[in-house]
Amino acid sequence: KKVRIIRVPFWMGSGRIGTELGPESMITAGLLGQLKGIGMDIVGDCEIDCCRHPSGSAGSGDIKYYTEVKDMARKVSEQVVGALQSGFFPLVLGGDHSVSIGSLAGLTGHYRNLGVIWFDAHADLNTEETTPTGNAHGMPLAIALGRARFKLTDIQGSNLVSKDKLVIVGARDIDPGERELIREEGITCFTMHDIDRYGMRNVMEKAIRIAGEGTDGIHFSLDLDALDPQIASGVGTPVPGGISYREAHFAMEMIAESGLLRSADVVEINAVLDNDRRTARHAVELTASLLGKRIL
Ligand code: DIR
Ligand code: MN
Ligand code: MN
Ligand code: MN
Repeated sequence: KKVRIIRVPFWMGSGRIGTELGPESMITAGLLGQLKGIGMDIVGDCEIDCCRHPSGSAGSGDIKYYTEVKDMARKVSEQVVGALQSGFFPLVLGGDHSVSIGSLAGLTGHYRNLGVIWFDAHADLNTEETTPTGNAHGMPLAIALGRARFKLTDIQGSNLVSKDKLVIVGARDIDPGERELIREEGITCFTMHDIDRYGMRNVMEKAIRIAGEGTDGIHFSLDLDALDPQIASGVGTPVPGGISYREAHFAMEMIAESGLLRSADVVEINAVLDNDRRTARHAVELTASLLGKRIL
């Protein structure tokens, strides 16, 4: 498989510095060696030229650094489209989760009917009305579904994501407005409660079916805060009671086995908080499993 790594050193969607070092910390933790070790061909190298040091304040609007977020997302989208047109697998390294606005914009432009699996402690379904923080990294799915004022389709060439083909896995910290949107739209959200009750295997079988059947394939978005903070503390918004090391790997292996994966994001590693570098290491290991690494 030919992979194009798209590095996005961006933090302004998260409201605190640190995630702009995410791509670098995954490379340092051995990402390239892992991918080459499973026969991946890493083609081209791309770093998005996004704003790293804002000259002004977060802005006066209801989304912090809105201009910077939108500019970054457009650039990521262009690179994702370029990778897809060349037949490469786009692997987007964040950055905070607002980088996925760009991934999804590029992907929906290319694929008519995209499935999405979203691993996250949060639902990322806030709008500018419901956000408790103003941080864009809590909004990418509302933007992708067309429920926020900033819509995915504001980015040239993109289409909205279908609510029926989106699955959230690992959620345990959902804001009131997000809960309402999940009910209203009937979005599939497998919370930690579901993982406890049915097990990761059953949850992922269902998730892969929903996102994979009758679609052009699956985009997988990995927010490292989906993992339990005891094994991955290097994230800006840790929430206790998360996905275990083996649950996460098994889920990656199931997605790999499905043969339906078309692209992925790995986001929200905050290198400033990742003192033992374990979050970056887990991110690398999980990415390798996602792309087909097996134990035997
Ligand atoms: C919170 C945090 N729901 C917000 N969201 C995060 O700011 O909207 N998403 N951290 O990954
Ligand atoms: Mn997220
Ligand atoms: Mn999150
Ligand atoms: Mn929260």
